[in-house]
This record gives sequence, C-alpha cells and structure tokens, in this order.
Amino acid sequence: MAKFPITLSRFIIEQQAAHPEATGEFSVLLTQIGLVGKMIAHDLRRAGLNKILGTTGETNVQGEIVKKLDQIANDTFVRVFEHSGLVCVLASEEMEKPLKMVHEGARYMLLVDPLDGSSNTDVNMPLGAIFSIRRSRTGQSVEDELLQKGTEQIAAGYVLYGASTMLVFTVGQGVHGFTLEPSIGEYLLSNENIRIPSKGKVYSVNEGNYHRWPAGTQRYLDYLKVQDKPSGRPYSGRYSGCLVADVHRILLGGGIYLYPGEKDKPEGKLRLMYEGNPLAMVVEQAGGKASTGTMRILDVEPKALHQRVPLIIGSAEDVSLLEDYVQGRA
Ligand code: AFP
Repeated sequence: MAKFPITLSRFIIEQQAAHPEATGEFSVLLTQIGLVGKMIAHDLRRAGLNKILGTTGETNVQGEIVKKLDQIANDTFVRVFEHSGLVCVLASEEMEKPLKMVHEGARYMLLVDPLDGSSNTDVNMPLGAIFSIRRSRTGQSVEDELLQKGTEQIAAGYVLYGASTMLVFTVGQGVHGFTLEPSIGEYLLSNENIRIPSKGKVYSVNEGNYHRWPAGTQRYLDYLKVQDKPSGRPYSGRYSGCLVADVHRILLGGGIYLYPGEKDKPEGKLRLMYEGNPLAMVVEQAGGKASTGTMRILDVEPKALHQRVPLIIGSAEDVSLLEDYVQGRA
C-alpha cells in the first residue's frame, strides 16, 4: 500500500513530540502561516484577470475597492493573526509601525514581507511571502523587543507562489519543504531535510546594477563568467525579480544570490528584519551561508525595523569566495 503522505500538521505534531514542554501554540502558528499561503495563492491565481473582469485597480464591479495585491497580502496576515491569540505583534514591510494584535500577552512576534516580488503579479511570474518568528519575553511587543539579531529568531521560512505553492521553513532543526495539494487544501511533505550543495553553478543578481557595485563585487561577477571547466565556470545567470523564487532555486540546486550594496547605497535594497534574517536562517540551517559581504547576516545588530542590508546568500563556498573578493583577499 502506498505510504500515506505526511501533512504539515502531522509533521509539526511529530516534531513537537520531541519537545514535551511545547504548548502546541507554535504548531498552530505555523499552520496559520500555511492558511495565509492558501488564501494569497487563491488571490494570485486570478490576479491577471482583474483587468479582464473590468476591475481597474480602483473600484470593481461589486463596488469594492480593488487593492493592490501587496495590501491584500498584508491584510490577509492581519486578519488571520489579529484574533489568533498566538502573536502579540505583527511587523510588515507594508506597515510603517508594528501592529499590536488583540491578545497582547501572546508569546510570539511575527515579521513578514507579505508579498515579495510584487512587480511580477502582472506578468504571471513567481511571487513569495517571507516570515520570521520571534519569542516575546514581555508580551508587550515593544519595538526594542523586535529589534534583536537574526540569531534570536526561533523559526523562519517562506511561501513560494510558483508553478505550485510551497511552504519552506525551519524551526532550527533542519529545513523542510511542503507542497500544497490544492484538491484537498493540504500541504504535503515534498522536501524533507533540504541540504544546499556546498558549491553551485548558478548566480542570481540584477546585472543592470553592475556599474554601481564596488570593484570587488564587479570582479567577482567577472570571475564567474570566465570559461574554466575545473571550477565549473562560467556559472549560469538566473534572475526572476522575486527573492524567494531565486533563493529557493539556489537552496535546492546550489549557487549564489546577490543584492549587493552599491557605491551610493552601501546598505543595498533588501530589508534585514523580514527578508535577510529569515532567509539567512533557512539557508544556514540547510548548510549554506548568508553574508553582507563583510559579516554574517544573522549577527547584524538591527537599528530600525525597515533597515536595509546587502544580501549575499547561498552555497557556503560561493558566498565565502564573494567575501574574499569584497574584502580584497582575491
Ligand atoms: P518588491 O517586492 O518590491 O517587488 O521587491 C522584490 C525584491 O525585494 C526581491 O524580491 C527581488 O529579488 C528584488 O527586489 C528585485 O529588485 P530589482 O528589481 O531592483 O532587481
């Protein structure tokens, strides 16, 4: 008889069994993240139809305001978590200030990029959502409790809205991927204990920014393009405009994603608290590396909720070599 597929709920309960002190709240939190993924996937499936259905992005045929998908994704996180009793605060790329949830005493703090790669909605390209989970010591969700280093995260992951919808996360015991089976609305274990290759053959970067990069970064990209079979060069370029999709490809197949600092923007574009830190936890848990080019992402001391950080993430050997170039050792 075929083995019964492992659902997200069963997997979390089995993982939790190893922690008798666990209250089950955390398991429910992860399951609720999965629910948000299902709801947003549903909206994205018809994003391209909005125009055809006569919605102009202002008011649709039902007289409802058709909000941008970023706002819809953010609202979905708020609606699912505000009365859940699981989370005392929700911080989001879409909200200037963290939003206190109804149950202030709840144990967890949730930080999200609710829709990553939003420029891809109109061209049917991949999108994602990124989440970071922290424990609240006071339950009061004061800002400085949020602004802790990435090493303080207790869980992190992403939802990838691609050809299929996937939920990939870590609670510090490896990285596991679940694929949504839409016909039954369940996430089934599809990638148990993901390990990233120590070295890859793919680089993912917006090369349009080449002339704005510091010399070390430019020299590294030039190096990847030189023909040299023994070192697996030239690498192949793959860039989707969605961080989650590009990092997911690299997590499974190896390689390096870069959104480096630029001469006039040394902090780069991506956000530390809800993009860099959660993806760094996932990739490190799979055996990879995540760096600013000069230091480990998870060790960056946050100063502000929406602060940006240069992000170089992927296979350990590839990230280490980039660091050698940036720091003048290569
Ligand atoms: P948006 O979510 O604002 O579209 O940004 C997407 C993103 O943060 C990341 O998902 C992409 O890798 C990167 O920006 C694309 O940025 P460029 O368009 O500057 O290459």
